[in-house]
Amino acid sequence: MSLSELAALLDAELTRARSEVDKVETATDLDEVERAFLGKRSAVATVNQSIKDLAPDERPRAGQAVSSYKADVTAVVEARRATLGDGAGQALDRLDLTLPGRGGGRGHLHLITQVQQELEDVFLGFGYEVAEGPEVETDFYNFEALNMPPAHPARSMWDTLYVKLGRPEEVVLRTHTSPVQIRVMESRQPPVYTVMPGRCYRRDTLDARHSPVFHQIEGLVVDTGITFGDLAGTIDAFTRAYFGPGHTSRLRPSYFPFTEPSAEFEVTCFACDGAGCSVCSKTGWLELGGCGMVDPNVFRAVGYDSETYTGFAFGFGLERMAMVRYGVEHIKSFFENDVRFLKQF
Ligand code: 2NL
Repeated sequence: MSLSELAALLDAELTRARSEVDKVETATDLDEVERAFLGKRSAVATVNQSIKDLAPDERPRAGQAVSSYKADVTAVVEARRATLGDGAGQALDRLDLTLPGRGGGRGHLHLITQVQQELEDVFLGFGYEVAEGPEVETDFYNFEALNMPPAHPARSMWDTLYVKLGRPEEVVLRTHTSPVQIRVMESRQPPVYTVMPGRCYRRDTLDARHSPVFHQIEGLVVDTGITFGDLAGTIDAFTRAYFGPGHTSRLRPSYFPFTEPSAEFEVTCFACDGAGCSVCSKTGWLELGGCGMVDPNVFRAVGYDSETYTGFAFGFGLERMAMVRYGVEHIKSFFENDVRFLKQF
């Protein structure tokens, strides 16, 4: 091979190398092209071998031609490698800065909301409706219509939070959801089969089982011929539906100003199935709420004929329900909003 043939060959190889490098799609293919044009079996390697056959005065120029060929091909390959990149370069190359972030994962409903919805579902299954009403109420709806006239001693059962509106002690944060029941009865005639869930307020000092903000669900049934037997049967059907068929309920005499007769209702302890344990103070029973036959004075306040209609009502606390069912020891856990607690449910 003469010096000019050698130079022409390297020129042709450089042109080919450029076009091959241009066609390359992956880093691996680029490595292969690099080997083909610079490696041991490439044309330049053969050219390199034949330098020694040239006249001694031609050898330096041949050597320079080989070096410049190698430098050119290397530059072309490296330029392509920079745009193609290895794994990391490739990822960077494809990083789409307009994509939204990964986010913090999906949350879920608060345990109290879950319990409320599940209880609503149980009563919806019994054919009841769900009603809601204001959390700021008047004395009439919170007390008077519920058979507690001004200065009635039973008012002291509720540590009322008064709002500075209207006449003194006229506007209150509702101490129970019963005002919603009054509003439902005012708005229509029986039959009434309704549950009222919602937030309530009392001036209670926080302890393991009391909180100034809490939730209740109350039920009200008004129809012809409703008896205490219907009340007891409803409480028991509810107990089985919510806690499972292995649980039963019992009623113990009690007092509420808006029901007569009144009772507390208890369910068999979820922790020991009625055998007696520390959760139920060895009684086998857990108190959940109160109930009774609606006092005729309540019917009078809403304009229902208490000779034609009878009814029952019940009420219980959602936090208490959740504590009993999930073994939560302190009511404040529901309001502290510590996700480590909340995400367990
Ligand atoms: C309890 C007791 C109760 C009621 C709520 C009620 C409502 C009307 C008429 C009659 Cl409009 N009664 N509600 C009745 C008995 C008990 O709740 O300890 N709740 C946590």
